[in-house]
Amino acid sequence: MLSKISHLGVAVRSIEETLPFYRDVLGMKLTGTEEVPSQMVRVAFLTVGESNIELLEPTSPESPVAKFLEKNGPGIHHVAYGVEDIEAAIASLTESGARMIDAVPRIGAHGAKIAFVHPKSSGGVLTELCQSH
Ligand code: CMX
Repeated sequence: MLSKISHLGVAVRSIEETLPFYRDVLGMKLTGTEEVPSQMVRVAFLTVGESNIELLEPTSPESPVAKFLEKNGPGIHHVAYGVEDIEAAIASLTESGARMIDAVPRIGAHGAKIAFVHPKSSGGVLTELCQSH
């Protein structure tokens, strides 16, 4: 069902303030920044080898990321897995008793179809399914 780890999401208060660490200190490549209105976040994508880090900055106090920052401060927010067929993956997880936050995919960064599994049914890790094409 899963094809790879697509990216790790990291909640930050400010992309501008955090970017120098990832880009200049760690030497990761910035591949783009984008606003994702459906999630009330601005994101920056950085790559190292075949792996990606997504920095997430809230654009509204109502953003899930704003709530996360308020409670936990900055840090790892979610793990995203690539899937070939997100509708089939949602159906399979639902069938297995997982609690989906999104029963129907939403559009995320890069126009990908995304859906989240509630951390209460995934061992405390907010889990994202991501179909990029
Ligand atoms: N990782 C692990 N646990 C998390 C979490 C996270 N990122 N966010 C919240 N939780 C936990 C809370 O700590 C809380 O646990 P306790 O009940 O033990 O205290 C529980 O989940 C419920 O949290 P809450 O604060 O009552 O509920 P919220 O209103 O914050 O909603 C969640 C939580 C996961 C349903 C919501 O954040 C959500 O729908 N997330 C999916 C969308 C999202 O995160 N979008 C941003 C990223 C977008 C992108 O990548 O493009």
